Amino acid sequence: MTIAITSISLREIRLPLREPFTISSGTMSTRRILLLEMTDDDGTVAWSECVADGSPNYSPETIDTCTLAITQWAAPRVLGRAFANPSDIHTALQENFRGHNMAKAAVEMGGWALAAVQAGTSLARYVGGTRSEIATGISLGIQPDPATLVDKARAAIGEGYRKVKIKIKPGSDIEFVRAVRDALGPEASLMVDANNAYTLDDIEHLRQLDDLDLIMIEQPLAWDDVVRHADLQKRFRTPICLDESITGVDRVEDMIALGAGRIVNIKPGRVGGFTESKAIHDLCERHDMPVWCGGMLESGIGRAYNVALASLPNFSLPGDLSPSRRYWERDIVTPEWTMDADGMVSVPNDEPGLGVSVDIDRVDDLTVSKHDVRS
Ligand code: OSB
Ligand code: MG
Repeated sequence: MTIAITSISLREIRLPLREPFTISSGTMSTRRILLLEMTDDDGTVAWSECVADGSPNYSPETIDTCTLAITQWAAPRVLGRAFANPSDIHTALQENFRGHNMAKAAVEMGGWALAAVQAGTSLARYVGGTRSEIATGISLGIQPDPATLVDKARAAIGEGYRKVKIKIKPGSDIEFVRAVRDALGPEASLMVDANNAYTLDDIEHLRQLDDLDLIMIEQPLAWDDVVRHADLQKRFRTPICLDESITGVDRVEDMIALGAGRIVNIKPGRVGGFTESKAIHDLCERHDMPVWCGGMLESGIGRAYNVALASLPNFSLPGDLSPSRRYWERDIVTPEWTMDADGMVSVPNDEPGLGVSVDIDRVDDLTVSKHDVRS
């Protein structure tokens, strides 16, 4: 059995969010999403999702740079070749091809899905997943005032979410988080995510977070920094979690060597796909460092990949794997992703591949541009 991709069809869809999502670096109201439909020479089809956004405010990549990188460089490297396994696609995309992780990931992860379908196995089992359900956390965007945030956090706990992540930035931080802690009590699993909004000059200010019993502080400093996070971690009791800075397994090695944090958020798109995600997972496991699966406001297609990855054993903290209705009026997959009253999402292990079907009519309706690359 080989993976021999004969065509990759790229399309941009626009999916309106049910409510705008604000992080320290910007607000999103409509998600521009790049979808890939990959066909193997035996006729197997797999959909994948590129997690880049319209603007480069999370990472340098955008859906336009990804479209370029996939059509110009990634697709020509994989089309018309036969790969024994999906990790070989990763290797082919790394050689003398710097960066563009989100573009590479969309292609490589589609390769994993094709291989899983051909093997007659769910994607989760195929990547080595062992869990049948995964604890879910919510990510709450920055709110206009603490009272609004408290209402949203309380509702999230009521729905069953196992972790509440609060987005923060200067001016919307200590007072907001303290209000949630006071309202929800000492047992609530709370964390914050700053998306790079601070510098080391803010240490005294940030120290006030250290008394709020947060399970972690995610990416307080620059998007590409590891060294300064080590300074910060030395002066904090609360674990630092890195997101943006972890672009591959080597950055996790740096993080461990320097003591720059104690938890890793793995987003397969950010690190170039499943092969690299698994390497990070395994490295962290050897170092007793927990990991969890982050989200990028994916459609149900991207969620399928995240759920599969998060079924690996060392994903021991709740993932940002909100059900479809948290973000979308209607998702582009059936069944939509759901979460039970205990905050668990089930891993679809009963059928080969992603475990959800793509609603092609809906995708067609939402498509704003499309082009195909063939071998
Ligand atoms: O930092 O984790 C982040 C969304 C867009 C960009 C960055 C981040 C996020 C989220 C959303 O937190 C998590 C989700 O998809 O539920
Ligand atoms: Mg983050």
